[in-house]
Amino acid sequence: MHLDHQRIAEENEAILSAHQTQWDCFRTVSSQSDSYWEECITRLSAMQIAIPSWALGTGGTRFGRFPGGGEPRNLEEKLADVGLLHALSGHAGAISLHIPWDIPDDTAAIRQQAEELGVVFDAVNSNTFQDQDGQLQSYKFGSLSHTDAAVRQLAVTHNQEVIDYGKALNSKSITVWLSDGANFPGQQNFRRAFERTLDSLQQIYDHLPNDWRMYVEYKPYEPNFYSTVIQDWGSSLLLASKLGPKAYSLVDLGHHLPNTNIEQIVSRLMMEGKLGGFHFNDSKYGDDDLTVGSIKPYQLFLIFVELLEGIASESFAWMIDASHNVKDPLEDLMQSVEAILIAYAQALLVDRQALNAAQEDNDVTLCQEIIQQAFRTDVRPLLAEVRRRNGAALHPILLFRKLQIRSALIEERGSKVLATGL
Ligand SMILES: [Mn+2]
Repeated sequence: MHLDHQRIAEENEAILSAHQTQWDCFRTVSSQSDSYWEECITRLSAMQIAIPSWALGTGGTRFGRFPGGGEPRNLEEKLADVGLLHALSGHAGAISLHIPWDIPDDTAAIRQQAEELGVVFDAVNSNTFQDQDGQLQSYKFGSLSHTDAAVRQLAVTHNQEVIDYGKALNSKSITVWLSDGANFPGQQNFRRAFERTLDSLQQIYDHLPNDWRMYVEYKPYEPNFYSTVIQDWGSSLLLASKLGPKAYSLVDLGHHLPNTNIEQIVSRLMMEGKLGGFHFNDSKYGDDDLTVGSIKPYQLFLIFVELLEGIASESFAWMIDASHNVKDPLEDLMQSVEAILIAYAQALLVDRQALNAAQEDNDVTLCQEIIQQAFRTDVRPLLAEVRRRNGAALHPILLFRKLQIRSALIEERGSKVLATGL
């Protein structure tokens, strides 16, 4: 299943005049100049969000999994799905691979396919949270932090191999998330576990090519429930700082305890030049991995308000790290992409100069007025215009449904298939 720009442009034609009316109206009430909007469109057009190879199928919980039809059966089909998302949205021009779930059989062919779809390879992800068939040592009691040097070596070697796979695909970064930790008080020596982790990460870091980055993810609990070795941004920053200039912290929105002020963490990490990237998702209680922007769109917006302090001068890795249990995975991902773009666009609208002045004046009321003026602006006509100019769909989900893309995928791949991954 392939969707070309010609076809999308033809489909856009039918709703073009309605879009033009909305876009004209948007600019008329905005009181900003045309050049202001052109600048916004340029910045928004550049926003590319990586789709993880494990999020293209239906996810599951520990209670069960209810797969839909037409899910991708291999890496080629996953890449094809990302190509569809990119063609429809214009903002999904990257894929993030999970090793060993998605080891390419034919690297040259995969690279060629990606190039044809306009998709690049974002960070590669290692997996030391589950044992693979035939694995000699077990990660049951940890990987990079394990008490046994042989297990640590296995995990280090795996991460180095992941970097090598990434190099072959022209990826430029590796994300390390560890499930290491303890379920019970007294089970693990906090200090020794951290020191062993640092030592293991250093060996992986030393394997990085010069133009690569390493992202160190943190998470307060799960699958270990008493402690995790890299439990928060402080531990992640500490590791990234000790490892060297190629190491950064990675913020997964679901990896915080309820009510954590994530936007403040973003600000602090950026201040230290150590914010590397994001895993976007949304949650009500824990690491729920729900559609981005479905529960707390205001928080997402506030995060982008902070990000914009440094977004022009730094390059961040953006990825959606969500699990789709009840929606069509592709529709869910289109909603997530749109939510990220909405938050970004709204954050661009914040009158920074006025906000800075109000902050310095301690005019608390005005600060809130300025922030919420941007948040309450419906930026969807602006985003549709960005998509139109980039040859993407004015309404990605409507077009996905109109063209019956899922039915076509089911016909091609079958109604009972299970994508590899979580
Ligand atoms: Mn993540």
